Amino acid sequence: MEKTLIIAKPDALQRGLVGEIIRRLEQKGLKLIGIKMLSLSSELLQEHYKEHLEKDFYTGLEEFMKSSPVVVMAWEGFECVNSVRIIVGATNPREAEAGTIRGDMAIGTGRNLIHASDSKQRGKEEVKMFFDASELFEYDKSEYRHIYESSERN
Ligand code: IDP
Ligand code: MG
Repeated sequence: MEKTLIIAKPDALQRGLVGEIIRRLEQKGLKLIGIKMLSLSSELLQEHYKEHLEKDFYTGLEEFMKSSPVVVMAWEGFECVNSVRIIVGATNPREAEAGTIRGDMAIGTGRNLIHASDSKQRGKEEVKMFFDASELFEYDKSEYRHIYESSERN
């Protein structure tokens, strides 16, 4: 099953919006398979955001991501990377649709509350980057048959 990495960024923690982020993903029917709180290191951030290392916003981004702990989560579900990106909304919250996490609750691009993997491959890699195998859980979600057709569940 497809996996995606979510980070509730320092602004989500400071503003008390971690629960709201989790609520929206739970409500969709996705399965939480890993969750922990941590302070991000420069090394991990440089690896995670390697596509942005040369951008002019990178220094500010790294500083912000280290400004308080974050909550990292691994979620699983059929085509969940795309579903979660839709729930999260556009990178610039002022352009994000109402009803999305960023559209409803954020304004600044550098304070957009949440990270979500942007492709199936990145989802796999990012979950591996942030979680040891022992921190990820396999379990049956009893309401799955009410969320998916059997062909979508494998
Ligand atoms: P994404 O988080 O929607 O995938 P990316 O383009 O991958 O967006 O950028 C990663 C993060 O870098 C964004 O979520 C945002 O926090 C920050 N960022 C991106 N572009 C800007 C910018 O122009 N100014 C400030 N921060 C930015
Ligand atoms: Mg991105």
